[in-house]
Amino acid sequence: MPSDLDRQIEQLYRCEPVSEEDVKRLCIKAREILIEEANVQVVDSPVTICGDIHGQFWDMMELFKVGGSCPETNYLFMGDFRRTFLLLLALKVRFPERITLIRGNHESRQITQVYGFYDECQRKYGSSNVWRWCCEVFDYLALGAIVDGRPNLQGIDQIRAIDRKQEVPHDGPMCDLLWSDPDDITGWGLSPRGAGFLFGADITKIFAHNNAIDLIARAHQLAMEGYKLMFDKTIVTVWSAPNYCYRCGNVASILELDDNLGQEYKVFAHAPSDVRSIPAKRPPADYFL
Ligand SMILES: [Mn+2]
Repeated sequence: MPSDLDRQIEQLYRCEPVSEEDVKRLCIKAREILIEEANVQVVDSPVTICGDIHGQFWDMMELFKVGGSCPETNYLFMGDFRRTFLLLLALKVRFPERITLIRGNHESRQITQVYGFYDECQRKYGSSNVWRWCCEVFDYLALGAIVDGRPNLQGIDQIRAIDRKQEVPHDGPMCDLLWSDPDDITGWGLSPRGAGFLFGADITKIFAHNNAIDLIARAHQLAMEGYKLMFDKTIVTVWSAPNYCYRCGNVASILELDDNLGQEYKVFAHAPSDVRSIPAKRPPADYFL
């Protein structure tokens, strides 16, 4: 007999909504699990790292085809879930050791109200309850993860010291962590996003060196080839939303780390058009946030 949770996961895999009561229970359980996690979760290899999904549900099914299903594959998702959040959250509750979710800049009350998640919850459930419960879960999501890392590293400790259980602030370290981008500059620069900063190769390399990090994996920016390595392969942007917004023509990728931290990028394209249902109303442009 499948448990209630397994049944909900089946429904969510079919992209069918689960009841408001089920969402409530799921969010409560998720918070109990997430509150025990650190700001910087330590994750063991092998693990597959995924970038922005940006709510492209059927393309996430392609991701699982390429990367393997959960829990057979260990996953680390780096935020910006939008419409895929409830499925990922249900998998987190079902297999807490097998899937790690970290917070992106879209996991915020303000951003979800601008980019449609709030409206979608209103439409599907007739109230803002589901949106509100999801936002409460956002506040408990980890801010980063270290794969096979040693504890107590310089710089990483500053992330550990953040009180993360709050809405994404407008400035300060937690905001910068979720909003900043690498760029071909020296030092730090102002971000055109209006939040976070730009940081150059020098900043990136010093941080990686001081913290004994081989590779910084981050999401948050469209990469036409699915991923983009920068600064002598010190940092990579992993982007997991193929044909972003159903019009960008890009491929997506996931990064598989084996148990020796060997890196393999798996590139994938969008789901065939007979599988996916394109939203009738085109999602608003969001400048690759
Ligand atoms: Mn982002």
